[in-house]
Amino acid sequence: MAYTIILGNKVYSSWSLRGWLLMRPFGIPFDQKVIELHSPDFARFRDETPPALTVPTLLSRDGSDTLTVWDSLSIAEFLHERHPEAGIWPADPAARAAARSLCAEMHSSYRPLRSTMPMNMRRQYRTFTPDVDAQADIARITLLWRWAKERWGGGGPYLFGGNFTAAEAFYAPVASRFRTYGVKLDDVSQAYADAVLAHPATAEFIDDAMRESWVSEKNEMDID
Ligand SMILES: N[C@@H](CCC(=O)N[C@@H](CS)C(=O)NCC(=O)O)C(=O)O
Repeated sequence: MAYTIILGNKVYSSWSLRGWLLMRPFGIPFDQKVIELHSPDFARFRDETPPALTVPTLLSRDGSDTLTVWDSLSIAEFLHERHPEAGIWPADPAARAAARSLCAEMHSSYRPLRSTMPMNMRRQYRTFTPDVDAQADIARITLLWRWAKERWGGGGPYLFGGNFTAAEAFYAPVASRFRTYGVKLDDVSQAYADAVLAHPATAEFIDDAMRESWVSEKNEMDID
């Protein structure tokens, strides 16, 4: 079985960071193909990989069969089924249910945060103020982080202790946004966001992002 993960611009594509972090930290071997969002190459990817519409998309090749998995939550579950020993989800069933709830909420919510604070790994704004709806998202996310760390963290750097899990993969883009937009966090949330961004797999993605030259004006803000 051989995997290829298709990703968008690493500077901007928050969902691509999730896909990457569902594989790299867990030692799952894969090739990657990075495509510029909204480009002719992206249109070609859609034509050649039906019914995929968005990135990340995982191609799993087994002999002459290729399976297409085109959504981050599905990729998490698919890889967990294929590699149960990898620790993508916490081992404890109650912790696993909590981790899945956290990821599902990230997957389905926080539209104000996403739309007004797009991920941009290159920038660190000093003068940005989140609007009231984005503030509510930030309050909810940091409440969840503190809750999970207190209940399941056991003093480790991550939400479910010492091991990086899918929960970190799903919230890493939020940690990146908090850094980009200079969001002031409580101490627990700041330490957690720093730990997620410092993980070698996240750091590798950020290094790759810094080497990209693509610029998307709609993801750039005209402020300091
Ligand atoms: N529900 C999808 C969302 C993926 C998504 O929206 N990806 C964006 C890139 S960050 C995308 O492919 N956008 C291309 C487009 O909408 O044209 C997932 O969980 O993977």
